[in-house]
Amino acid sequence: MSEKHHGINTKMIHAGQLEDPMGSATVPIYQSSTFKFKSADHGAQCFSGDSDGYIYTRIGNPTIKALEDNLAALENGFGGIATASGMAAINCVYLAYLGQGDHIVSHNALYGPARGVMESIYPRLGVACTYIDAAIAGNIRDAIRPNTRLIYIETPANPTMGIIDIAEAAAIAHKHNIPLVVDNTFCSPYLQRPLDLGADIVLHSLTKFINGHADIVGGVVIAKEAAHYQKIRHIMVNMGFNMDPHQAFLVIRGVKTLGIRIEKAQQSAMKVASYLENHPKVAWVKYPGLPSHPQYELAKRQMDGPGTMISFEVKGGYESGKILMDNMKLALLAVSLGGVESLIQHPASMTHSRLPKDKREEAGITDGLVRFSVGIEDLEDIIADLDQALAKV
Ligand code: LCS
Repeated sequence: MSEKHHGINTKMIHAGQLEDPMGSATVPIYQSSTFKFKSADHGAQCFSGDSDGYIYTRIGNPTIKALEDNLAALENGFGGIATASGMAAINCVYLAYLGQGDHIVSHNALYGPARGVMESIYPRLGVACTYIDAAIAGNIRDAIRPNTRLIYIETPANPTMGIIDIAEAAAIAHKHNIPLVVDNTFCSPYLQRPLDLGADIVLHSLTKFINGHADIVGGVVIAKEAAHYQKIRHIMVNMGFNMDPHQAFLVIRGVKTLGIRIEKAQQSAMKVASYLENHPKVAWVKYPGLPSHPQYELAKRQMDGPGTMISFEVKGGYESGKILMDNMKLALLAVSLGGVESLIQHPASMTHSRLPKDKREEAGITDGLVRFSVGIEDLEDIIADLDQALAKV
């Protein structure tokens, strides 16, 4: 059976792996900045594209290529472009499509800096943005202008856990000939494959679920078609947004266990979310696996599971949330998410603090919202940790 027909866990382990002459079971780290040409002619052929030999690591590297091929296979895309960070992946896409006089439509709840750069840096390049609640498809349609070049969404959104209908957004985008970009970081391809649902470009912060071990920062963009792939790759190479081979090696190691890590954490997340929803000190919980989530039915349809991210608010707002966070003993009080360890953080004062309060509130990021990334520790220990900290509130 061809690799294309393998199941997703098999692809995580085998897709894109190099045939190593020494028989290594893992992809070797080609820690080299440059690569020898066989001859002057060969060098010229590498540059002209007549040979697929490697030239220079900013342009391409065998270890990085193995990761790019693996992730493109998981997302059912044409090709992957690995980057130094998730933000580098986002900026690759922005720069590939947006210039002087252009416009982007985007969901109002995004990872803070994904919106922050669009509001602080891109206006200097003459790019305008409109932020809307993309959960209402009509809002996307209404925001499109003749100069709109990109529609950009994150689903589930960080940190509101709001869910956007990818197929519906893609239908609107394509009617206007605009590419749809989906940040799939909160799901990973194990739980959601936006390209299969109609998106043109998918990106990830690899720092999160895909690497999963809190030991690197990285990103990737995966394009459905060659034309998008080439456009984005051109930016990555020429802006110097490339990944390092050692980073790629660690992500290749991490992605192999993505499926079992998510399965384990997700089982716990469902129970943690129910525990929180029934706790008298908790005002509300947003988790796609709970029937109380406003887009519960859409989540069931679009995602292969509800994931491991939970947003909730403790009664008493931020002051109570602070007591909770200061008293967690097992979960780390730290930003980032999707790792083996449980993490807790407060978006309004941490990841989304640079967004003005009125814009935060409009996007549903209330001052009392606490974000919990469920890890793969034993469920009883995670709940005991929350229980003892909530008792102090
Ligand atoms: N996209 C999403 C959805 C993210 O959550 C993040 C980082 C990024 C992109 C950027 O990726 P990076 O450059 O950090 O690899 N999210 C973070 C968070 O929620 N806490 O710390 C980082």
